[in-house]
Amino acid sequence: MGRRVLRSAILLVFCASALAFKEHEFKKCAQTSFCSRNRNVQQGANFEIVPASIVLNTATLTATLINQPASKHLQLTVASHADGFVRVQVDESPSVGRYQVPTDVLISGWENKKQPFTETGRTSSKLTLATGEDTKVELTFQPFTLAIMVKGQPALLVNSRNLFNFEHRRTKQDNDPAGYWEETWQGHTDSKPKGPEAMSLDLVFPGFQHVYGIPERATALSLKATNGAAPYGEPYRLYNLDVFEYLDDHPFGLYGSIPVMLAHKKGLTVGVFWLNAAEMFVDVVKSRSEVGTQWIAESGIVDLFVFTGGSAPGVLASYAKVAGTTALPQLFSLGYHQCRWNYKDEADVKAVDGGFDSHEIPYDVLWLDIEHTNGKRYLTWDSSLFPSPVAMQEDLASRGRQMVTIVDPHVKRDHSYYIFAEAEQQGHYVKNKNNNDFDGWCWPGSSSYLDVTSPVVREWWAAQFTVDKYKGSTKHLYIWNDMNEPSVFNGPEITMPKDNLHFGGVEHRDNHNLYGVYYHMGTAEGLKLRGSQLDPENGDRPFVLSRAFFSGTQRVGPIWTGDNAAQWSHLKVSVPMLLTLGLTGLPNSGADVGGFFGNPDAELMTRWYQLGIYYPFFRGHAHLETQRREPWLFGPDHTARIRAAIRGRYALMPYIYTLFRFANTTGMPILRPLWFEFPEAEDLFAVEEEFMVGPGMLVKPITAPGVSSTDVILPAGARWYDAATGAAVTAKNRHRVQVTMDAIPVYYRGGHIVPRRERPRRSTAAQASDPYTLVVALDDKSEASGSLYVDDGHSFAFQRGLYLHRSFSFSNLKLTSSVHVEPGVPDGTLTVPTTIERVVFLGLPPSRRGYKALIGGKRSEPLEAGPLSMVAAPGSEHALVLRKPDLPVSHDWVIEIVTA
Ligand code: NBV
Repeated sequence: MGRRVLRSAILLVFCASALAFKEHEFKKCAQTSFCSRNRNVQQGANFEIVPASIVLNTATLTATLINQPASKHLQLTVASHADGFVRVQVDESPSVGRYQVPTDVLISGWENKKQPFTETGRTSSKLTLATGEDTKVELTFQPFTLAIMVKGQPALLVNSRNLFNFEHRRTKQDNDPAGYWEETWQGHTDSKPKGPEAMSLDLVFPGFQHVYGIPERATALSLKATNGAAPYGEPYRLYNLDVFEYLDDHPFGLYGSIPVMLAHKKGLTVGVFWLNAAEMFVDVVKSRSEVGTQWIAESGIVDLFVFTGGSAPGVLASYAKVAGTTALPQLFSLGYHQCRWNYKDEADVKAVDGGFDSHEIPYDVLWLDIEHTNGKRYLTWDSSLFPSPVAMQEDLASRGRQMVTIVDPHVKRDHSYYIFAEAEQQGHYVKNKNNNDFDGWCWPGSSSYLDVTSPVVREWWAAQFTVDKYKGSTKHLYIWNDMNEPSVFNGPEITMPKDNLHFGGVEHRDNHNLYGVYYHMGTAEGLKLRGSQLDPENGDRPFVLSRAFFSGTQRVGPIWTGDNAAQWSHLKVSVPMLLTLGLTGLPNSGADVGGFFGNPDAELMTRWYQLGIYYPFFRGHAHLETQRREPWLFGPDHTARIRAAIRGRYALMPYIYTLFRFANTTGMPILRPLWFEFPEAEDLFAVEEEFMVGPGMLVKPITAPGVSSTDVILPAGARWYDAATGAAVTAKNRHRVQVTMDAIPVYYRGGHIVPRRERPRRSTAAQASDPYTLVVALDDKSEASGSLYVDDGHSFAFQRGLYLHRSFSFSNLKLTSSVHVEPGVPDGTLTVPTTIERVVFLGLPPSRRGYKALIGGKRSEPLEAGPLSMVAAPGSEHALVLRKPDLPVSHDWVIEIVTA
């Protein structure tokens, strides 16, 4: 059968038939034996602490938990860590070797940094401990409960509703209930050789109304209760799956899982992280006094981190100590990415690349989907369509642009394919339950899957990406990992059977949610290896986009939200989806601009670009069967608007890159819900219609057609300036603003300084030596601060201190530039020859005589009313602009504003 015929056949079977989310193809809790057993766990699984077993050893308490009627013994360990968390572990006693997530998923260094517990009270029924500045742990013995207090307030109750359960390993009995040792779903039988081994965790957030997190799903930011009307009668599911055409308001789990939840109320944020990679379900129930959650995992152990920092930034900083922070991306990867399934051949690539230049729209990366390969044999090229890949990449690179190719984890079972043959010979594949190489069906037909959970396999995989191994690749080529949930077309729920076997005899059931992050890691290691071969001193930072993810993915690279649709509701839900990812430590993420399935009309496309320019990862993408939709194909007016939007993204690059620096050093998100910045404002806790970009900008996307005015909430307690005109907004809180098709409402927040680069260029590379503009937006005290981070934008030299980080602050009418000091981070040593070419002041008090600036104590220049931006629309003269201060960006300096 010809390649094309085979492709069409596969598409027909797996794609055309799937033009809507097929709920029945996926299991619900009631159809899943471990979930239904535990969701309905009898009140009073009744575990108790044996008081005589308690041992307190400085920062670690151990105790035996016992279930008398069933005579089950468990070991409870509670440890206090200096990085702002308490870790609660429960395992069988004696240990039966249940699966634990390997340490390489997290980072190291935190394990032994503990802080002592002080026993503050003990009676026959409970024990209280204090640790750190303001954390208390209270253990009640009968039944077992554990309460954590932060800042004098109850923050978390474990097992207060007595829903804790722990299924021991056992030997098979004749009368065991159905589902214990075998379970069948749509013709797939899971052999369950270890029997039942699930756990139910009962976590209550007392006094809270809002919980966030546990991505990935297309649902609200503040998680809805799961005891409501359909579809919210189902628990949230954490099981990485390839879900065709997902719905936009649904608890169903998508491609990635991060078992992290934050609860927030006035005065307190608390976070929990259950380190477990098995399938998990999470129920949320709400009452006036609390949010109750029940977490059910199929296997593994209880390993719960409770982050007690008290604030959302504190919780994220502590989580980052364990799971790591966002890798600092290459600058190019923050530019615009143009993707489509598929750019057909070299001529198509050339035409699309040329289209950006002829329409003067900047972009950085052109992407090739699966059709560029020789029959879905990844790391090869279809030589009739792409006869000269090296020349093609070099041609793009000559204009400062990069290319990305897709590399999926299914390996075509074809002995003439070098990757398949070598990996087979070295025994690198995941095994089926009979210990033979697993054979599943995916794009290339019969396929095997690399067992990337093994470090040896990851090392072998990484070695495939050097330029000598990956033929036709150059240093300008980066990678996209799709289908790494892993997606298996003929597997149960389109993934791998749970009784498949991995390295070390681990069942797929135990580590399913890690497959994606390990595959991503192996690929990124490959690009690192390539980079270090080409430049041993500094190396290039990898860029690998992944669809599947887990905790720790942030250290590897960005993710995107998969196959959304060209619908307004999908544009809208992208905001809470990305906000949730930011709150769970994975801010480098984006949604396909335009929507993957279907054909967006010009209005939807334009609105999506106007929002998409704020996505940390910003890529347009489209399904194979959609009409072409490069940014200039929607008529001249829309082309102009899309051009302006994308140029707006490039102008913000210094701010975005600086936000990424903070994400890298502190774990802070790029996009933030309003409550993150205004944690005391209760009316903001569920707002997801608008969001902050860093601390200094607020964006209100337009998420419906035909909108000519919209309500904007501008939180009280801050001053706001229209980012298009610079005009101060006097209305407070919710107010109505007029909108045109030209832009969406965006605001600067008083008190913040935003660095920009305003010259329109064709790519980030072309901006490299451009001067900067500072937008100084003043608060009520006429003060503002901000910073600018600069490095070479591509290598690891920043890790050796080769960066520039400046702090800007405005107070007493003086704008000061000084070195940015971050605790625990060495000062940068890089000097860059660029200048500050404009300073734009928003909110200077009116002065009849006007203002002038004394630059460096010498020159005096006038401040003139003028447009906020060099590319601003007419009528935007609300800013006072200092033209040509021409101060070196690397130096200390002061600009003093005096009346003229
Ligand atoms: O590789 C083809 C597509 C890709 O374009 C998309 O972005 C992925 O999410 N891929 C899924 C497989 C087929 C989807 C129908």
